Amino acid sequence: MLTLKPQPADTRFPLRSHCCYCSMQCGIEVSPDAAGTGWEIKPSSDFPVATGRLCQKGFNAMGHVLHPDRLSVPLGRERKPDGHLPERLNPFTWDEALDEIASKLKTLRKLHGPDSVAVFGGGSLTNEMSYLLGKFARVALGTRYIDYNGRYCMSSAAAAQHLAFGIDRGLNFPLDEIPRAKYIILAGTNIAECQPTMMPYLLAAKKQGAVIVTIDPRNTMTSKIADIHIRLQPGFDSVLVNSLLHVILEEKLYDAKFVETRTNGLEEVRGAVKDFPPDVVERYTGIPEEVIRVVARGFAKAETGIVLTARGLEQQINGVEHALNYMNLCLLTGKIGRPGCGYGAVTGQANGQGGREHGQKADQLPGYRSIEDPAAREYVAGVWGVDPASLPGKGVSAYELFQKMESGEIKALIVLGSNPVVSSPNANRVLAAMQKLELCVVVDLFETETAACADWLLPGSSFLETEGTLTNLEGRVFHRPRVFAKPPGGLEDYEIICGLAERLGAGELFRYADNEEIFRELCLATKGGKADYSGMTYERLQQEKGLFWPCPSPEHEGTPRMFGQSFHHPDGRAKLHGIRPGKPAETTDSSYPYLLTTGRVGSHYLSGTQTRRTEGLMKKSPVPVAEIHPSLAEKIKLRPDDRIRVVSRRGNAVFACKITSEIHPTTIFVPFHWGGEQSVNLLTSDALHPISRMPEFKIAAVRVERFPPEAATVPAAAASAATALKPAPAAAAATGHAQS
Ligand SMILES: Nc1nc2c(c(=O)[nH]1)N[C@H]1C(S)=C(S)[C@@H](COP(=O)(O)OP(=O)(O)OC[C@H]3O[C@@H](n4cnc5c(=O)[nH]c(N)nc54)[C@H](O)[C@@H]3O)O[C@H]1N2
Ligand SMILES: Nc1nc2c(c(=O)[nH]1)N[C@H]1C(S)=C(S)[C@@H](COP(=O)(O)OP(=O)(O)OC[C@H]3O[C@@H](n4cnc5c(=O)[nH]c(N)nc54)[C@H](O)[C@@H]3O)O[C@H]1N2
Ligand code: SF4
Ligand SMILES: [Mo]
Repeated sequence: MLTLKPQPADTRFPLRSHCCYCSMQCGIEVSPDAAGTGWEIKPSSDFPVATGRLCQKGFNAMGHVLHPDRLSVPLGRERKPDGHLPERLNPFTWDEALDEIASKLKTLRKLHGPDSVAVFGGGSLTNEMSYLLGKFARVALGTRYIDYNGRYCMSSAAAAQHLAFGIDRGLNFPLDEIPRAKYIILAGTNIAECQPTMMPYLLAAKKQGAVIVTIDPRNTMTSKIADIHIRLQPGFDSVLVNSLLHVILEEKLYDAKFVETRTNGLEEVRGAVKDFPPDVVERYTGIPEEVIRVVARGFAKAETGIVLTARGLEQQINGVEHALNYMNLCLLTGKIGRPGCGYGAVTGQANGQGGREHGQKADQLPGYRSIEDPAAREYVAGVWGVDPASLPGKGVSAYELFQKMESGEIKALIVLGSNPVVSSPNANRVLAAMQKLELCVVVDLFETETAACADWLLPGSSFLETEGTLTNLEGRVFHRPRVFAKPPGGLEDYEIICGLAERLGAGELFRYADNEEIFRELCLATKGGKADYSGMTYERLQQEKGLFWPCPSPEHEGTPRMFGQSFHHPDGRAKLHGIRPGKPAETTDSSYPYLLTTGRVGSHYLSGTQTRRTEGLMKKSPVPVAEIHPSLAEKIKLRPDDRIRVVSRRGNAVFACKITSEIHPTTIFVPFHWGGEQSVNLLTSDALHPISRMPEFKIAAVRVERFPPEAATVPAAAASAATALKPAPAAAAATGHAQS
């Protein structure tokens, strides 16, 4: 049974660790609470990044760890001959479960080949686990099919950074450079709700005179600190940025020396932006010409400047191009590689950075190496002690794995660290695809929506019950110590995977005494790669409070700021890209006249598995609330307490709603942290970016109906109150002038 009275790993309180949620990875201190019956979390000032603060999720991070629903023993059920799973799961011993799973995997491999098995990982996992999953897939299973939830997250920014800079590290400067920036552009990033402890850095910059511009279809909590808020319709970032670049080129505000000596591609950009003068763009977007000119001049002329982007513009089928265009802005104005300057794609998950470097991505080997590069294959195969020819080639992206389950090519799936039935686009299709599997193994802390498809549900270790390293949004690798001993009879995630490898006949390549031994092998495997960790050890990470990669030798101090001297393309230059803005996969029409965009709220995390089980957070945000503009409320004659039904080409769902003039009039926003009927991913589009394979979570054409539809059920008083639903006074007043 699960022990709800976990044993501390040490009795010298407080015990230090890190919050399990976002990429800030704030330091926490865990101690027995005052009553002596439970545990409490306090911020730790020992870790430099969070400046001694935590957000609401961090303070509540113990909630799910001690939750009575935590899985404690392996659970399994026997599929009926017609493929259906009975409802009831039964307890098994670890040996029984792992033996059965391995035997079924062997049978499927024999019948259908190694590529009939797939692995799905996650960006919350440690570097050690990300590395181990990649090795397990390629060596123990021999399958090309592994990918992870970071495909839904950082893949567009990663592809763009590779194209522009030749390397991908979320922020290419440390957070403590933000206060030195005199101009900060925040595009499609809601830091106040998503990385709340980063706000003090932005406020410090503002205090020292920085201008802050936010670009978002909504006036968010982040845009409340902005001097200028540009409220644009989803999908229009490249149009807007082309216009900014147009002004910068036309008025010769670019850094000619930097462009000439450090970049290629100026003429390509010149050609692409020539048709985007601000007056024309004002007609496309409603963003006033003067605002475009003010921002372009302001950023270009500022002594220092930073651009941060996040999923708002990246989770689109044009997401790579949008991100490239924001990179153009930094490159053309020479605002990169020096103090107070740089570009950053704000990483999302706890280990969203390290999770994309060590091999759980379809085309990747550790150290951010390509699985198609013969030299990389040879080197990594040498570290693993296998024949390079035995390593499979590249597989397919996260969503495409489900398409292969749908077609029957993939017959078995192992999910560790993700809840894709809630977090994938077009969720009904994903669920149906998973129901076709012959074997589904889910390793999680809870019985998730995805676990409903599982033959085997194995209890995973929480962040406090294991140790390992993670890489935060700055590229800082740090050690997260263990707080609790693992529950008696429990296995850590790595032991589950190694136990399976053993039974699949690859045991001698997967025998590790502990996580540290995995880390040592990981460091060796990254040597010479782009994300080189080979100078790191647990001891150094602990003593030096983290190290920024690349860190290629024990004497190397790590690399807080990148690109001071050169970029990572062979000629050392960055590449400017001329962007011709493309349309989203779906545009509005008379049947689907509005744009649905999706994202986050401050009190929940991703698919909600953990935060929906946390009382302190559920109190704040019990259900998903759609944000709609007053003009839409009026149009559908919404009455007080009505909900709305949002209908897309793939599905429909009913949501409570908030009427706010702070959202773009054509746009509806719904958070995605809920499953079942409350899941907005029943509606989202599964169109993928051609290169990054990122789904278009941020744009779907929808129509909106009031719910319940019948007018007759409305009391007269309520009906008359509805007519009072007039737009609030212009939201522009809150943050400045640019409201489209
Ligand atoms: N509270 C909380 N914090 C989190 C998470 C969480 O689930 N909850 N998740 C973590 C993870 S994994 C991630 S990836 C990050 C995500 O962090 P963010 O990317 O900041 O979060 P989102 O809410 O997805 O999207 C950001 C904003 O993009 C806007 N947007 C939508 N469409 C467009 C567009 O076309 N252009 C522009 N410019 N903006 C647009 C939305 O209105 C939204 O305010 O947060 C991390 N932190
Ligand atoms: N509509 C819409 N959908 C989106 C997005 C969006 O903006 N809009 N954003 C996308 C983004 S950016 C992301 S990152 C994805 C994320 O979506 P998911 O991958 O579903 O993310 P989580 O909810 O964190 O799922 C992690 C699961 O692993 C479990 N878990 C956590 N830690 C551990 C561990 O250490 N070991 C084990 N074994 N299990 C663990 C948790 O209980 C949870 O069930 O969602 C994407 N989906
Ligand atoms: S800012 Fe992120 S890491 Fe810090 S406490 Fe909040 S969720 Fe946790
Ligand atoms: Mo993410």
